[in-house]
Amino acid sequence: MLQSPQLEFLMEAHNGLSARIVEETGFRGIWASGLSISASLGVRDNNEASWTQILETVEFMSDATSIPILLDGDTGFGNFNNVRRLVRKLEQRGIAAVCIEDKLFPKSNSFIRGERQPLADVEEFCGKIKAVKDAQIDPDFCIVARLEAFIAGWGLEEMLRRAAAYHAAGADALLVHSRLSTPDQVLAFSRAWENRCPLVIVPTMYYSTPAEVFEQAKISMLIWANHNVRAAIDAMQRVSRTVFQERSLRNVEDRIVPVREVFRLQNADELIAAEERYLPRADSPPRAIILAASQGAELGDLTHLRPKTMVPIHGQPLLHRLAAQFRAERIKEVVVIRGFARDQVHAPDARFIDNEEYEGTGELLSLSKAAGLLEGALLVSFGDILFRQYILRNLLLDPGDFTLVVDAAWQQRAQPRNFPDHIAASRPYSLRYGGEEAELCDIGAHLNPSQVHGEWIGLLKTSSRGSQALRAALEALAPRPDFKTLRFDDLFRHLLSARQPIRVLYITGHWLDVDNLDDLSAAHAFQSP
Ligand code: SPV
Ligand code: MG
Repeated sequence: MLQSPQLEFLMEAHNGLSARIVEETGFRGIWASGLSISASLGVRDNNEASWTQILETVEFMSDATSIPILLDGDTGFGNFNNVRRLVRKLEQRGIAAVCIEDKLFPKSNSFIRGERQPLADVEEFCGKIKAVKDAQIDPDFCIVARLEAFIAGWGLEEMLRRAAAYHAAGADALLVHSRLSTPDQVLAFSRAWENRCPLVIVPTMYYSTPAEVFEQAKISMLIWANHNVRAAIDAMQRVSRTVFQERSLRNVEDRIVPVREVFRLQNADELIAAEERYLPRADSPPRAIILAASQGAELGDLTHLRPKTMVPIHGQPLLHRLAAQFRAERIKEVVVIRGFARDQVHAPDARFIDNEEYEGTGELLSLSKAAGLLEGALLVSFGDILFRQYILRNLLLDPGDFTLVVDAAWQQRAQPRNFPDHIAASRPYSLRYGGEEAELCDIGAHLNPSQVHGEWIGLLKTSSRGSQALRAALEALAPRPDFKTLRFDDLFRHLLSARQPIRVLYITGHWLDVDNLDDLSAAHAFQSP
């Protein structure tokens, strides 16, 4: 850009956001202004921000853009040694060029009492320029030597003397600065300089001069030096003032960019796409469905007025314990299907679905009452079971679309009796088969004991896809005249016949269900008070 035949423009930016805006506006290059960066950091343009803080800022700017950045390097943050270290670091961060001015560290902004500002010794400044050229590794890295003699009150002669020296020392371009409100000084310099190397100007004070004037004067590059930070200050002052005075956003919201514009500038979409590519696909957390419609008549007086899911174990109803176990795994939505004595069924933050036909009917009818909720990942649980938390945790980690928790130690249960829940799998539970998967082959009371590999405990998990299969199976079974009495084993057999794989997650004990008074005392022993 410094060497191109036409007049080039750099626009000021002071952080990643403004740099991105400058690039997408169409500018071909960025001026990383010392004034603007320090102002945006809330400090003065007197080297109050350290050179590494500046470096960090331009690194964000470089990351946010792909066009060249010319850093306002002030006086180089020290002597030749500091400058050459700066250049190394700038190259590592993809900064195209640095501008160094011939003043003393710590510098002041040229528009604050410029006439009092001492200039650098010419020899010393030339040493800095040479050090940059020797230190750079990228042959395209450029140094712009900035002449402050006009600012400090010197005339054209001093400017030319210094310009010749800096040019001879290796400067790729000269920045001619002036604080006059007319372009006279820079035009006079450019005439006298006769194009010996590219010239850069900063028309902050002589802003009314049309760009064509500089084009005709063969200026190479023009810097709009601080206008984004000034625009931002104006916008922030107006918005803050309005919100403060009106204690409301109503008159502000429509005058500022929507939040989605912030996301766009941050390239939020790219991250969403990358997450699709790189993150394991996560179903949203499952919804838990607890089947709690049955009375549990075997418990006698205990379930005379309430269903067994509300029978307390050490004072806590079974249902509450289940719901708490689900919540402990960050499951937000717990749905309870209730039937018998439904007014007695409650649980904090749960959602309830009523099954009026609970009497003499089977589990599938109850489940079908929640048909509209059988989507996304699901956990389905009987309302009368107790299990150790690790079982739920392992089930949630299981990658299958449809997984049943199966007790391989079923024969050690006090009185094995849930024949419809007896299963046969592709392999029995074995310590030796740690990592291998077992699949359901059959389930039901028809299995002969020698075929049985375990007992389904009344807890299952489905992925979104598994839930789809579950819904489809319910719909397929619903027309059957005996649908009202069907149980889960009927559903699973139907799924198997429809070639839906069902995984078996083996456990060995650590659970129980509550059907009778013996179970109830076992439950009290199982669960600490
Ligand atoms: C800057 O933008 O920080 C500059 C240009 O150095 S000026 O403020 O005009 O000196
Ligand atoms: Mg500056």
